[in-house]
Amino acid sequence: MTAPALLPPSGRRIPAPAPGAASFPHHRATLRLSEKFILLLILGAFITLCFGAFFFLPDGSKHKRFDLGLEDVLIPHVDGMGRAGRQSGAHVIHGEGGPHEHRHRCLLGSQTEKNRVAQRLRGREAAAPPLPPVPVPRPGGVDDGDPGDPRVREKRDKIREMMKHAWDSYRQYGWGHNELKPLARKGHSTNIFGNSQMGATIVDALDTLFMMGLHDEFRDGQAWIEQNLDFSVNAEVSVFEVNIRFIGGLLAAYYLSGQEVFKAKAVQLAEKLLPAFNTPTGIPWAMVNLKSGVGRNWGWASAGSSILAEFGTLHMEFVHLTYLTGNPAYYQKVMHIRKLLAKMERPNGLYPNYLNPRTGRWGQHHTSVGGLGDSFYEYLLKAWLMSDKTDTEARKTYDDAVEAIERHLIRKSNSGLTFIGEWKNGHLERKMGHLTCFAGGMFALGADGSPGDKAGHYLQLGAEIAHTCHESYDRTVLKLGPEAFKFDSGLEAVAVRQNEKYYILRPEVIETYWYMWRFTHDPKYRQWGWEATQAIDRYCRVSGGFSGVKDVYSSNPTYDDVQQSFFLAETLKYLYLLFSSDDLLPLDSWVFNTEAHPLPVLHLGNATLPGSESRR
Ligand code: DMJ
Repeated sequence: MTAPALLPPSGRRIPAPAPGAASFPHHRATLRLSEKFILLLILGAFITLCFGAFFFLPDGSKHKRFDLGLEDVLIPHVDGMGRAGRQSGAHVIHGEGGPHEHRHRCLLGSQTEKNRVAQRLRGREAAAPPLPPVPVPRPGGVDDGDPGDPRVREKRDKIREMMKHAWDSYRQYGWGHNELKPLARKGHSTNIFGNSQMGATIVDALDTLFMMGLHDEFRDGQAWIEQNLDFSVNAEVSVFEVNIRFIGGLLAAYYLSGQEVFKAKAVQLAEKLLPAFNTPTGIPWAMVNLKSGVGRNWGWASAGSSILAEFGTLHMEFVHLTYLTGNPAYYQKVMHIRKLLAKMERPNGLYPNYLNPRTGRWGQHHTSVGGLGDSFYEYLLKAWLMSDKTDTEARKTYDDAVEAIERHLIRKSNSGLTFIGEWKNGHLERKMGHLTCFAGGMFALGADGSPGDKAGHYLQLGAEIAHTCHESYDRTVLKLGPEAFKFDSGLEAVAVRQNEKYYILRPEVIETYWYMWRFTHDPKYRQWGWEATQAIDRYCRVSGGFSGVKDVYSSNPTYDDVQQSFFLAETLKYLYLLFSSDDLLPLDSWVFNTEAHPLPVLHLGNATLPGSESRR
């Protein structure tokens, strides 16, 4: 009869013995006496061998541990305070007790080793060593920038009231979420923040609140950050956006208020961004998972490329991180990007918007001073300004880029409006984005120090861009600018396509008004800024905050129902500065990052940043 197959818990079948094979008991019954003796001898020899082996052979587990170097590296001692230290391997392995207990300990050690490492890492995060003290520059500004003139003060007070409405609404309906839906009255987020809830509006708004003297609101935001802002989240975020909004926002809040928590949080977050630089070229991925450190690029970007305006807009914040922590890594990462770009050939001297981080080659040859390119140029100029004008390499790179931009992208329309087009597939597209309007301010800011004594030329260019962008506002029904506008087929400074007619509370035009005001004090910039303030208050304000509008050419626009965090960080801040006196955040002491977060000029004297070869 065939024996039934055995069925182990795994469910895999084990074959039964072959039919006719003798079973062991039957075989033993047939043994003779001499055979029994031989068997006994073999058994005796076997027992002796085992006994000897137990005492004289080396301990296998012990050897394995030494081979892996575990004593020194992977057995941390974590004390009651969560601080990590090292125990001597000898102490762990050769403690009291015999071989049995020793083996037991080794087993326990390997089972809990992962936990100990995890605990050590947690301990590091919770009780990070204090950062080196650095001098905090004084914010500057007397009388909080009071403009003196009561009519101007009244306008400034109105802008402060708008900030309070935006903040209070977010506080009430969206607290802790990244942004606010002011009509639905609930939190909002976009893919740039992954699926995180990191209070982007709180971090982005802090320095505006501080400047405006909204101190209770500032303290409220600070308390939320102290208690809730945690970057150990499984969220895939935009490296660029997190850098300019969070790291920039936290650093500015630190410099303005002197509160250590902001610096500590900025550094914690920056460490989470560093894995994004682990690419074959050192050009960072566009996105990184804050928990796993895995990075990747946007699916829509040409040929798997990283974006110029994203990997090129890290310099200011990363230099400050090295300055504040003494850790050269941040500085080295951004200088590596600069060096790599310097070696690359540029079509017509222009920088394409796409660069593949695996191959180090340009993607599609599309150049823009608006979306995808904009703040790369801005950060070249600001790197120079922030270095107390010692980073002449950055200034030269900026000057060369601007020269190519002027030659290939800047034109005058039929009616004489100066505009900045985009280079696409070998020809100039005569279209300008709202984002591009920031360049008016940039040209004015870069006027002093431009080569060949062209300061007047660049201030004039800034004024012309400001004028064009004002026209793009003035030619709409709402007196708010569209997302993009054309200079083609008889059309000048107006949007053509329906999906370019929206205004989402962007700051760039007002940003340029403010820079132009600071450099010229021409009253028209305050007048234009006031027009924009009134239009925003009339058409974007709802009872639950401020919303973007979908069509600036419609007298009855629909809302997009998003209160962008940059509205509080930038738009309202630039408006407030426009109606303040110049000694509030003077431009010879402060440089604004691309999200309008002010960072102080670093007067390093003869010192150099850690990780830098002296550029002097
Ligand atoms: C802001 O987040 C920054 O200014 C960025 O550089 C591009 N534009 C948005 C707001 O429009």
